[in-house]
Amino acid sequence: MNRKKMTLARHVLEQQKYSPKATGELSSLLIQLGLAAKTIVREVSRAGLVNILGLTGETNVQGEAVKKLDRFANEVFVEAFGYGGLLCTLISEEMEKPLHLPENCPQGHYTLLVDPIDGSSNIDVNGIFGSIFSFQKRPEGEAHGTPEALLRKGSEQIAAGYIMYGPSTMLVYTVGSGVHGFTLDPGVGEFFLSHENIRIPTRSRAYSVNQGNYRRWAPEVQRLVDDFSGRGDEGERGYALRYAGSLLADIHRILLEGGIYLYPGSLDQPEGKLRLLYEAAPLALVVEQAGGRASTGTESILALQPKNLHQRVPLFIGSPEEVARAESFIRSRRRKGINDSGGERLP
Ligand code: P6P
Repeated sequence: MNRKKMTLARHVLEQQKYSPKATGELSSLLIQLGLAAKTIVREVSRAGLVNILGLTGETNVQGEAVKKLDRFANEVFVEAFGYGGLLCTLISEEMEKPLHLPENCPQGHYTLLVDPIDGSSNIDVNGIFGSIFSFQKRPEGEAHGTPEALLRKGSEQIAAGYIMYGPSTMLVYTVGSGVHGFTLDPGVGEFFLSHENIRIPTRSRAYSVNQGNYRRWAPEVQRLVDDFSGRGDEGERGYALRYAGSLLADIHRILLEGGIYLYPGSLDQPEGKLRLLYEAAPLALVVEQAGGRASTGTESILALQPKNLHQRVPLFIGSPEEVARAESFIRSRRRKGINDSGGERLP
């Protein structure tokens, strides 16, 4: 593919050739995603000027303060997919319940699960943040809105990816045939293929974690992070610590340079902080499609059966060798019952 002229729309349509049963519906949805991204980035680039920074004064279903851009981005996704008859249901971090789009239900077969702005704490300091998306297709015969139709495993995602608002705006997606990155040319208003078939390095000495949570972790996780930071038993040189405060920004760096991101469970929040359906699962599909791994520390993220829409899940994700090392480290120390810091054991 001549990447210099390969727009997102053309690439999505080209990818359709690999899916004999493709009806073009998903292609239309992914192309619409590009519109949503451009709408958000137009506001983001002026955020400091158009009073879109700061808090709305409300809290979301997670009990987190809602930033004005969180609310704006959520409305952009509702608007972008509210017509066309394809997307029946929108599930968002910013909405407690699923939104069934009246013009598109029940004929629309697709569900979009989205974190409209991941890393919103970075907004007011001009840091990197983005949107994470996942498309699921309602099984034949399932009524829209039922748990069976909404609570689908990550392995059943039809497409997933993220939009990153950084020095350049990028859209990275997979439909199950590799991972492809597009960079927005603001002059043209188009996303052009810039990172074709991204493959994650099998290992790299870099890790992403909020070290400030150290005392809240189980002992085996503390020992693992000690190891990464060079304070482990083996006395090996430590890994480089990189932590952007935005999951997708850390994942994007790890996709290109390798490493591991971890947000473990803690004694007071055993399920961790990150949401399964619209954070961990879409990024797990992207990373695994690029040759990486995504785990709870003991189970594959993509194999988990969600119990509820806003379910949280511990996350260890990145280069396959680093994730495997983390899993075996945790498993071995749990087996030995190492509890030298006196902390309680996580489930
Ligand atoms: P902490 C952002 O709120 C987020 O969901 C991820 O994007 C990010 O990696 C993590 O939480 C940061 O959480 O507890 O380190 O501030």
